[in-house]
Amino acid sequence: MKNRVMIIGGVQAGKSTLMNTLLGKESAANKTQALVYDDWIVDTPGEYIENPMYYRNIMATSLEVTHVIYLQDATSAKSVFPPQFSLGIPKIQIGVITKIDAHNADVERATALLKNVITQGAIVKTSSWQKLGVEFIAPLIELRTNEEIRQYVKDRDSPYLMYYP
Ligand SMILES: Nc1nc2c(ncn2[C@@H]2O[C@H](COP(=O)(O)OP(=O)(O)OP(=O)(O)O)[C@@H](O)[C@H]2O)c(=O)[nH]1
Ligand SMILES: [Mg+2]
Repeated sequence: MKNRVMIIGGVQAGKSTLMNTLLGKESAANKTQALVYDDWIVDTPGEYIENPMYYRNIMATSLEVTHVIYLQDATSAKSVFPPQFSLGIPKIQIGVITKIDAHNADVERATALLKNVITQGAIVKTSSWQKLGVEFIAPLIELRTNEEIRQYVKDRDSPYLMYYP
C-alpha cells in the first residue's frame, strides 16, 4: 500500500486548510461534506468524529491508509475524540495542532488534549496560515515505524515538533 494519511478532527478545526497547504493549493477550503481523496491525503468531514453514528465510516476508511492524523484546534478547549479512540485504529498516529497563530491559541492545552488521544507518536504544532510546522508532515507520512519517527523528531530538534511519550 502507498503511504497515505487520513485526517480526522472536529468541525472547522482546520483539516481541509491543512490538506490544501500540504498539497500546495492556495484556494480557501469549503465545508467538507464527504470523504475527499487527493494524492496521499484523505480528508474527512468534522461530523465523522463528532457524531458516533459515523465512526464506522472512519473505521472503514482507516483500512485504506497507513497513517492517521488526530487533529486538535489550538483555539478549542475541548477534544472531539473519545478517550483512547486511537486504540481501535492500528495505524501510525500523528497528532497535529492547528491555528497556533491565533490570538486565542493555547498550544499547551491542545498538546495535553492530544496526549489523551494518541498512545504514541509525533505531535506537530502548525499554522497553515503562517506556514509554521507544516513542512514536517509530509516527511513523517513517509516513515513506516514509530522508531523512525522518533529518530526523525529527535534529529530535527524543532519547537514545532515533539515525540510523545
Ligand atoms: N487562525 C487560523 N485559522 C485557520 C487556520 N487554518 C484554518 N483556519 C480557519 O479555520 C476555519 C475552518 O477551516 P477548515 O479547514 O475548513 O476546517 P475543517 O476542519 O476542514 O472543517 P470541516 O470540513 O467542517 O470539518 C476556516 O475559517 C479557516 O480559515 C490557521 O492556520 N490559522
Ligand atoms: Mg473540511
